[in-house]
Amino acid sequence: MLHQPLRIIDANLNRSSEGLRVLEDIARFLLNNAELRQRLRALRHDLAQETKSLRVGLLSWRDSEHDVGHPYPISPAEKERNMKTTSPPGLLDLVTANAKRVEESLRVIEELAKLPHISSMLNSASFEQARFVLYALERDLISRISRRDKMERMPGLYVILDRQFLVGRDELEIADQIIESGARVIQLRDKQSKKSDLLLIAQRLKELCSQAGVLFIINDYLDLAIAVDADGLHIGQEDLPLPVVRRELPVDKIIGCSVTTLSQATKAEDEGADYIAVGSIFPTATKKGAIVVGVDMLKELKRKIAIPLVAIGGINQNNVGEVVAAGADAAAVISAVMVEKDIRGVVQKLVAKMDLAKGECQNQ
Ligand code: TZP
Ligand code: MG
Repeated sequence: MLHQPLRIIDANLNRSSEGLRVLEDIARFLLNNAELRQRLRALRHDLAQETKSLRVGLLSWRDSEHDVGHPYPISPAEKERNMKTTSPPGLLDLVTANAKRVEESLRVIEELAKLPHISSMLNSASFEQARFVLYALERDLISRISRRDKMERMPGLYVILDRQFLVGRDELEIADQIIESGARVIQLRDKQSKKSDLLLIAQRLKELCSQAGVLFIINDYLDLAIAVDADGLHIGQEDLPLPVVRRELPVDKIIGCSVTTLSQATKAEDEGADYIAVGSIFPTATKKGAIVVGVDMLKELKRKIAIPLVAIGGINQNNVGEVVAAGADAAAVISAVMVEKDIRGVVQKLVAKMDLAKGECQNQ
C-alpha cells in the first residue's frame, strides 16, 4: 500500500515544479523582474532539495501509462464552453491558474506527509511553509502584472486637473474635453477644498475616466485614492513615505513620486514606485518655490532610471517636443491646459506635438 501515496506525491511534485517553472518564466521573460524570478527559483530548488532522497523511489512507482486521469476526458458541455470563449486567457488568469495549481499540490503533499509511513521520509511542515511562501509570491506577481498593465496606458499627455484653475467651470465638463482630445492620464489635485467635497468630485471623475480607459490618479491623499478606487496615487517628498502608501493601497494601484534629484529618483525606484515625475523642468508660476531642474536632469534620469518618467513643470506647446526628445514617457501639464478657454484645442495640439516628437525620436 506504500506505493499508492507515493504515486500521489510523485504526481503532485511534478505538478508543483511545473507550475513554478511557468511562474518563474513569466517573472523572467514577461515581467523582466529579477527579484520575483529569484524568489520563485529558490522555492523550486528548495522543494527539489526536500524530496531529493525520494527521487528513485518515486520514479520506481511511477505508472503514467495507466493513470486513469490522463488524458483528461473533456465533457461535451466543456467542449461547447471552450468553443464559445472568444477571448484567450490573459496573463493574470495564467498566473492565478498556475499559482493555484502549485498551492493545491503542495497542500496534497503536506497532507500525505502526515501519514505514519510517509512522515519519516517527508516533512509535512516544509510543504506548508512552501505554500505560504507561494501565497505571497502570487500576490506580488498579480500586483506587478496589474500595475504593468496600467502603466502601459500612461505614455502621452498627463493632465493635472488642479481645481484652483477652474474659475467657476465644471470639472467634469473640463475632464470630458481633456479625455476626448487624447490625454492618457487625469490627476486630481486640490490643496484647498474640504475632503468631503473632493470625494464626490473624485468619484465622478473616476467613473468618467474608467469609462474612457484613461488613468485616474489622486494627488497627495491616500484615503481619497482608496475611497474612490482610483488607478493610483501621486506623492511628493513631503507626503507619506512610499512603502507606507504601498502597504495601504490595493495591490493593483500605481504610485507616482515627484523628485528633483537623482538620489530621490533612485530611492523612489528602489522602493517600488511605478513612475517618477521629474521637475520642474522649466520655470513655472503654478507651484510656489518649485526647483527648476532643467531638461538635463530628465536626460540624466533617462540614462539611470528604468521606470517610466513623467516630465512636469512649465511644459507647454512650445517645449513639449523637447521633453519627449529628452526621454519623457509622459508630459504633465497644469496651466498650459487649465488656463485655456479652448481646452479641446490645446490638448489636441499638445498630443499632436508629443506624437510628432516621438515619431522623430523613433526615426533617429
Ligand atoms: N510639480 C513640479 S512643477 C509643478 C508641480 C505640481 C507645477 C506644474 O504646473 P505647470 O502649470 O504645468 O507648470
Ligand atoms: Mg504632494
